[in-house]
Amino acid sequence: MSERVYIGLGSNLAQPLRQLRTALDSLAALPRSQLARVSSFYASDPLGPADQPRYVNAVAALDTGLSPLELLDALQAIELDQGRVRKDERWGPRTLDLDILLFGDRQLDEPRLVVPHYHMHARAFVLYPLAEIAPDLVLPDGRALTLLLQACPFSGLERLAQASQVTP
Ligand code: ROI
Repeated sequence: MSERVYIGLGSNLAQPLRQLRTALDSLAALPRSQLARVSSFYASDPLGPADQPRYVNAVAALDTGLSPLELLDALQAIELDQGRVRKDERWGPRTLDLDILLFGDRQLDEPRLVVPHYHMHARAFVLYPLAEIAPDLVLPDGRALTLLLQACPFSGLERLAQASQVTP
């Protein structure tokens, strides 16, 4: 069985656009998975500590037969592969962040994985890219994405012209 998963991508170090493109290639190569859609890239000021570079974010839709923890392991391996160093500093800069935002209609609360992602409901850099690839989405708790968007201004987000996918 395959489930539709939404993954948030973010980077603010070591050429963020390149980091995101490389990560998308790795997502497309995951076993038992198909990369279904990718949003545009969006730039924004850092949420949290301001003394770090601007972020580039995107959201991808993946259809996968992997379990949530199998996918989490795979995403963390991609993060490490791309030079992610986990520091003690909370909300510090990073080469690559891959977050499972939604996993089908599941609601998971496990030590390693909480789905829907804790902070997705109020972050413009998650909600707007998500809406681009899934405008009619309804969250597992019944809330429509359009409702969340109404409470989350686009301000500060900059949609980049760079193509997020290389078309053959
Ligand atoms: N800020 C922005 N704009 N984008 C992110 O992806 C992002 N990720 C984070 C913190 C440090 C909270 N701030 C961010 O983890």
